[in-house]
Amino acid sequence: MTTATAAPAVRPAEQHALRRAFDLAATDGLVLGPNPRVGCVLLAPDGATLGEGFHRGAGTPHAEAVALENARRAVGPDALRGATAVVTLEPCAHTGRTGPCAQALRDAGIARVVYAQADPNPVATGGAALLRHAGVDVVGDVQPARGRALNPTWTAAMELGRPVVTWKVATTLDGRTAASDGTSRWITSAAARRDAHRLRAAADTVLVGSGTVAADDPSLTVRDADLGGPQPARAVMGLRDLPQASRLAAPGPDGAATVHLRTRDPRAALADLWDHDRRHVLLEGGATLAAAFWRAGMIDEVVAYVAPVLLGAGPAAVGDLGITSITGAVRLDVADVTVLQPSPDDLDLPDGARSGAAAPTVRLTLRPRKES
Ligand code: AOF
Ligand code: ZN
Repeated sequence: MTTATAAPAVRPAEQHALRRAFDLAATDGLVLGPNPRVGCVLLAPDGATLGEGFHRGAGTPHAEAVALENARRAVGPDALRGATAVVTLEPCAHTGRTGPCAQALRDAGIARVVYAQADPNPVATGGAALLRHAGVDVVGDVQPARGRALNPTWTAAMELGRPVVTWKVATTLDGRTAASDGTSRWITSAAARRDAHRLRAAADTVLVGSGTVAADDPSLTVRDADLGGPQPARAVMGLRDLPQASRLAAPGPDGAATVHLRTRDPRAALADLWDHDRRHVLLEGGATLAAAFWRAGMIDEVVAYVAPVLLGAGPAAVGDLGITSITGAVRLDVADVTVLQPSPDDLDLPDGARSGAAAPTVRLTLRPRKES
């Protein structure tokens, strides 16, 4: 990784090309899998664009390779000698699903490389060093914050060396997820549940404990057709077998089997998911699993839906955290508070219990406070 002190000046044409590279990287509708969004623009010494490219997802060519190919087709290979590559991410140095981009840029005769964000992936990093060693003029880390904002979850996962974990919880005002008889339907509104489906669609894995499978028989699928994209993997953690009749024992809408992580250790579960290219886990319950993740320090974000409902008894959102005194409390920073208004299907009232849920739900987005 390069830590550029007083980064050499980025030329105006390169600034412009970098903006274009970020736009290309953010192309809609990409199915990226475990990979980041990346854009690349190749410039002639006079600042003219020779070619551009962006990455479409795991298994497809990297942005730099696409840009080189497009430029070769448009202007011929000789025009690339002495050209500048402007990339949103440090070119990779590894042979993974495709060959190393740093080498490909060098072999093409690229004389200068400008990139926004150093590659936080320990497997792929080293491209800047390789290029410098080969005599290429490298200007790195020129917009690290923008690079991170383009791929926030991917960047965080690469830095952590494990999937990012978002804990989603829907509770009453008194922090309960069900009544004492186990019933839990319509605590929050349909609008809140739809919002939670958006969270599922944004994650690549939805994880629950085997206790939740036994109690709730969840399906863990994204049911809102408007959300599109691939279904997240459905994963269950725990030592118990999945009940044969449970929804998760059947193949998902995409035909995929549920992943059973036979461990109670969050670290081991996340390592297993990581090895299967999973980068963002949505933890959906229950209280025991949530407590295990909190105790392991492995929750990165919380999305809590709080309904204006009291139960006074019933299971809590999270199990025992081993905290006996207020000084030990887990403190969270509030990143966002949004009131989700009831939707028309909340107001369409098939029964009395449901009518009680036709109320606003407060959605809190929270991050654990980092130890200082
Ligand atoms: C991309 N697209 O345009 C660039 C990437 O599994 P691989 O071989 O596709 O390598 C993925 C890694 O390569 C990725 O995590 C990142 O570190 C690096 N650069 N990746 O997916 C690209 N330039
Ligand atoms: Zn690459």
